[in-house]
Amino acid sequence: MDKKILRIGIIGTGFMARAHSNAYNRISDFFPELEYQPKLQAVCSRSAARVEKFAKQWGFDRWETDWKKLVQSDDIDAIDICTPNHLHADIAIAAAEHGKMILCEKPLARTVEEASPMVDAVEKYNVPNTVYYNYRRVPAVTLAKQIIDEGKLGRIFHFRANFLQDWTINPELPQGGEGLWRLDSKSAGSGVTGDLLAHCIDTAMWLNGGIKDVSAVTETFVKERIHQETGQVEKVGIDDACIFHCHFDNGSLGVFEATRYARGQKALYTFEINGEHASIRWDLHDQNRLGYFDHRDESIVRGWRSIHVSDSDQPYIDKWWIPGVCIGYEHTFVHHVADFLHSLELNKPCSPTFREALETQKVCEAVLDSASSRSWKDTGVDWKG
Ligand code: SOE
Repeated sequence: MDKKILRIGIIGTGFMARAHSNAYNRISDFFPELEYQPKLQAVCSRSAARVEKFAKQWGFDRWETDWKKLVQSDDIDAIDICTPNHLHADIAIAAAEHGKMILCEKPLARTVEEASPMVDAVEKYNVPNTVYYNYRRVPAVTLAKQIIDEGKLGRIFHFRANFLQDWTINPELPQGGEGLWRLDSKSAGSGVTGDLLAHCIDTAMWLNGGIKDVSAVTETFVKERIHQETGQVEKVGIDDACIFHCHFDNGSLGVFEATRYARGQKALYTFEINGEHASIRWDLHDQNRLGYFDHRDESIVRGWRSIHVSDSDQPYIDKWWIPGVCIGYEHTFVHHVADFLHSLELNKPCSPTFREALETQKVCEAVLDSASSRSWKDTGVDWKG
């Protein structure tokens, strides 16, 4: 089959640009049936030295130092946004105006106000778009979705999720600039809410439907940090920790917690869902397993099963190795790119689209508003996912 080549322009050279570049490079070997084949055409970053090194390491044809040039380039079909959050909106809107497809890192933007015109732009110019909420595409999490959609849990009562890290406890850690923009509210928009809870909220709504209203608390444990770019001690504007509870549209209750101050936890993303007949739990530190408990099992063998999601009839697994051996974090991005390319073949949206990611943004914003006003907030979410 003659492949249609999709020429990718990535903006950014950080951790996510590596994860996405790797994903594009893996596609043709592991998803040979796809009509489209991505090609690493160009990468862009302000630092000429860094971008040249990155381009050579990952096999891009060329590099740029000005994203405005890249989004206008005739040799680019799709723009992949891996920049700090404050640049997402300008880049995405310009890329849409130039008719480029867009794959954007999460969260969609810093605020709902910033994210809404991004949705308008991709819809106005009718460009395929998606947001990398990658954990949906961990096979065990995709399997959880299948189990829930088959109705095995029955009525759902509870959804609880945590995303715990410990990398910002040191008060000497600066904020802002390369590698540390996540600590600078001007760049990131928020702290753990936009960075970590956004993942939990995306997965939660995908699995359990819309979140109706929220009540939250946030805390900033380290109030001032040196800013890497100004050299000045500046007030910290991000939330270091956030806890919220909520109602889902289906009547179930949700509890969520994220922090970067849980000593010993590196990326402990967990969720548990309790239904009338069965429960499910998952843990990123043991990502290939899905916990499942079914009350309808015969009582003498009833108990939590630990399903090792590594068999060829489980989501995505047939694309990789032999049953029983594991895949990891980077595969979630490969799966997302493969699903995006498949959606192009089918002329269908690739979930989560910008519009769906806007709903997650609304929940994040309601969480932050609730914490600052110390009151319950309606999210305004209209979940169709
Ligand atoms: C932050 O440490 C971070 O890298 C997030 O930005 C990612 O989205 C998350 O997947 C892992 O943690």
